[in-house]
Amino acid sequence: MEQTYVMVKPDGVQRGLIGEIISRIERRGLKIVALRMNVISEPAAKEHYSEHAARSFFPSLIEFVTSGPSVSMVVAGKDAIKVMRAINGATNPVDAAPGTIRGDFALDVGRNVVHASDSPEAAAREIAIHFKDSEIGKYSRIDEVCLYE
Ligand code: IDP
Ligand code: MG
Repeated sequence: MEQTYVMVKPDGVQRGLIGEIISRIERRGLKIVALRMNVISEPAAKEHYSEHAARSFFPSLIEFVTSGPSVSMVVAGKDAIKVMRAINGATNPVDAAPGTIRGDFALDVGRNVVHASDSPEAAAREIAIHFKDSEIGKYSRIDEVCLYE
């Protein structure tokens, strides 16, 4: 089972989309194994988005993602990284397909509601930024016998 880091960004929280987003993750069959709401610190945000440090949008991205509470999750399941990226949709919501979170709820790239890790390396790095090992739960969903062949 693969794990990925998912965030409902401050815009998603302020727009009342936490439940909608968690529902989409759960109904797909993915398992939430860690969950927290907090205001991400500036150092953690800069580390999280370090690959974009040289980009012109970096300061505004850090300011926004630390501007209010966000919801952080570790999500587990078969091909969880690829499946979560597909659930979220394209980075620029204008290009995001209807049925994706960004395609259904967003218009602006700087207010695209959700984050999900884009590779196994990024997932491991991002999970370690936001969660301790001891905060990640280990349990089976009762429907795993039906979800998986
Ligand atoms: P991702 O969130 O789909 O992985 P990335 O390219 O990793 O997309 O960019 C991280 C975040 O930075 C995006 O989700 C978006 O909020 C923001 N971002 C990316 N490109 C731009 C841009 O051109 N202008 C403003 N914000 C951007
Ligand atoms: Mg990214």
